[in-house]
Amino acid sequence: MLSPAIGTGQLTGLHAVTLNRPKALNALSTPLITELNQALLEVNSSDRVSVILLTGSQKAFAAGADIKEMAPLTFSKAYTQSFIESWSQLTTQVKKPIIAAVSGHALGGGCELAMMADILYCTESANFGQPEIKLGTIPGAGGSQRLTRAIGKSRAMELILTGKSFTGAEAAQWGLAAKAFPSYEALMEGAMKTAETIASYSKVAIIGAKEVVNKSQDLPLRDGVEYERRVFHGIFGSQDQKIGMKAFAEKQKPEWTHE
Ligand code: DAK
Repeated sequence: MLSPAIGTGQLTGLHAVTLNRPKALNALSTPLITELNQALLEVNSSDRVSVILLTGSQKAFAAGADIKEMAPLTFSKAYTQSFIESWSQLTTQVKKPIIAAVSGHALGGGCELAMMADILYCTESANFGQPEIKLGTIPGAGGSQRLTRAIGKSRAMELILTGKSFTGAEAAQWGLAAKAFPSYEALMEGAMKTAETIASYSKVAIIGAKEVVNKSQDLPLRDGVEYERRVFHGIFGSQDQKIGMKAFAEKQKPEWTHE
């Protein structure tokens, strides 16, 4: 089951997964990533959960991949053993929406992990960055791709080539984060509220909506629009589409079956 490095908790329809390796500012070691993947896959398959909240501590969401673990790695080892390739499970295997609530440091792999989430919330003072250049390397978990798509090439290039940090307020201003909150408490409250709103809807529609929005990142527009239409047509096969539209017509609150 889950080790002490990951904390979990559950309210109705939402499940919080908390990175908990405070002595290393939640540096993402292989065991931590393995536990995180296990926790997310368990939550993903739970009938009782619609939304996942991914958090760290007030001081650090995550200060990056574990530098001390990476330091002695050789090319052949990293290549042949697919070093920390399992990071991508979060984006390929979890169908339920993930809200990242970022406070404190979100650097390197921590920034990349936050960008893998479906909704990114942060505090205004959060410390984001891709500082790998300072370590003689480059982003390795999608940072160069996701940051560039989110904030544009020139700004991403500047940040990745200089290794400079940026604040949560800037992340929100540039469109990387959906919202920046003035305090840690406000962040957690805002993230929970959004999670609860999402969890109040049909799971079938939630998962469909996540899937089609994420396709927009991979597909050309024409293919993406077609993909969306196929999923939209498919949702007419769900009970919840009938329940939602009937409830609207009858001015009732829908009682979802999630079927
Ligand atoms: N790794 C290991 N330990 C870390 C760490 C990290 N990333 N960040 C912090 N720590 C440890 C520190 O070593 C220290 O441990 P002790 O010395 O007490 O044993 C403890 O956490 C507290 O850190 P500080 O004493 O440094 O705390 P400060 O408040 O003074 O500074 C800081 C906080 C976040 C500014 C500083 O710790 C820092 O600069 N940390 C490193 C940030 C960084 O460079 N991150 C990028 C790492 S490279 C891939 C996936 C991912 C990646 C690559 C490939 N694939 C899927 C292929 C990712 C790469 C990276 O993330």
